[in-house]
Amino acid sequence: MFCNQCEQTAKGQGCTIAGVCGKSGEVASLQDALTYTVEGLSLVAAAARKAGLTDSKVNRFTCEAIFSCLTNVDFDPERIHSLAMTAASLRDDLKKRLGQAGGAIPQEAPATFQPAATVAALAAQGEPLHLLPSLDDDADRRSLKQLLLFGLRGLSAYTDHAAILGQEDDAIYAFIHEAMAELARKGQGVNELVAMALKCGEINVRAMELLDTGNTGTYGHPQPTAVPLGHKKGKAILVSGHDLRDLEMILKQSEGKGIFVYTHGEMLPCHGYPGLKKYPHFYGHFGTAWQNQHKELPAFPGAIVFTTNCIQKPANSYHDNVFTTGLVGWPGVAHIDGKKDFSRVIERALALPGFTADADAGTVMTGFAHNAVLSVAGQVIDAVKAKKIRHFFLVGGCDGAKPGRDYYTELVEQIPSDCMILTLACGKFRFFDKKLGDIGGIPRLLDVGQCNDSYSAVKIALALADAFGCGVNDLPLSLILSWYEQKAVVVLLSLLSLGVKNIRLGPSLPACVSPNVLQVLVDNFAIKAITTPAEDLKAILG
Ligand code: SF4
Ligand code: SF3
Repeated sequence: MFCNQCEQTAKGQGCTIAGVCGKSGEVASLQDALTYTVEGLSLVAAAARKAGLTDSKVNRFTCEAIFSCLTNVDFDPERIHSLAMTAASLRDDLKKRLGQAGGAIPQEAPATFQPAATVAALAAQGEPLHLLPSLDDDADRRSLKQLLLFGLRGLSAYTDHAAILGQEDDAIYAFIHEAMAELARKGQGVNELVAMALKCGEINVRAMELLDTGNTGTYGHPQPTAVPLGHKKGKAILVSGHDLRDLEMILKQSEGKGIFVYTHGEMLPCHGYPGLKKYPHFYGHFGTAWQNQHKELPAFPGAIVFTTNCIQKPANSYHDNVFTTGLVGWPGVAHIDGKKDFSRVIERALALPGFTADADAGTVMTGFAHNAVLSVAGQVIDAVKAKKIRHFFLVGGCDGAKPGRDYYTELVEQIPSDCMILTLACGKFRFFDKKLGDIGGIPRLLDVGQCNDSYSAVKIALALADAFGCGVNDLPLSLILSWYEQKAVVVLLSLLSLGVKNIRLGPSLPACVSPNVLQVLVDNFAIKAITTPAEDLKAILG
């Protein structure tokens, strides 16, 4: 196997024996075979689109298959195998219809690849298809193709989330098919691939917009909300991941049963949505970021549902309490299928002890998405003009296990008290419970939401730039991001596609970025690696 798609990749270079994330060599090879088969499906789908043929099943499936290869989503060999078989059968069906419509049928190798009928045989087929040799012989082109593929994984995740809430745009599917087809070709120019990676970021802005429309259209605009970190006496269900629809269904199905529902990780911002907070048994938040599961989840006395990333191998102490749904999978863990009947989760929660007494552990605030922040834009602008607010920091992104990530905690502690801090995604757990006070009644620490709510942050920044009559790069705003998986990669590409400069990125730069590609990013976007909180603050604030 070879995988270098996430920040915790072995030795900062690549996982070659087994994934640091827990991915086996077999699953890595199966995912490479799946990716190759989806390249083939995409070649045919792109050709079919040119002949006027689009297929909504193919569109949705393409995103699901690509999303399944994102870090910490699906570790189940059987399910990856089944996705590869479906990819080939959808491709062959589309080929037939393309032929009938008089279109030319792609003949590239991925378009004719036949996935083997067993898991072991498909893994053997996938072994030589791993990304390093199969993408390109040239180091810079390979680097850019990896960046593009990882971006596509993040883009497919957000596109899938938006589609679940009924928000779709064929232009996104068209791009995903075109870009996946491009990965199957060799010999493109470096500039062409840079443009494609930036286009992936641009298309992702649209995907995040659709997801925002889906979330806010279905559940209302998030409102500033205090979320308890303690618990209520009673049975308990913990919901992890990013999927609001799953949470809603769990809330509906568990209503009136003496169960309290808690959020975990990236689900924290769900407490701000009126359509979710209206459930009286939707109580609080439990735990911190994904990498602390083994430490924190043994203490949760109820059922635990993973709706999307990030799942880690469940420890024996809580293994039987864990359920997956959607695209998440762990071999041997109970999976709730497409009909979303969560009764097994409810039964498990009722069978477990639950919390035996109320506990007050204080609260944290969430719900500062674009609508809430822009409703106080006038106050914020006046405070900037009166020099009460000196600078805005966006400190957000993914969390992870590296000790160097203390940087983000220390940075937030050291940011002067006349500066505001916007945050989003699970990186916030490094400092989410710090009491940082307020400036003129506006809290200094504003939780904008999940990683996909980067769209909200962009909307806020554009509105401020508009109010001050300047560009985003001229605002007193610094972006200090942390990355771990491929949603962060595509969010970064989105920010670059919007022309945002001087982003500081940590805790390390992606292993797939070659020195020449890094130079392109530095030259065009002045992207920087984080250094120390003191040095970075000095460079930003002078
Ligand atoms: Fe390694 Fe990350 Fe790939 Fe897992 S996802 S195998 S940790 S690079
Ligand atoms: Fe975190 Fe996995 Fe990236 Fe949505 S939950 S941000 S790492």
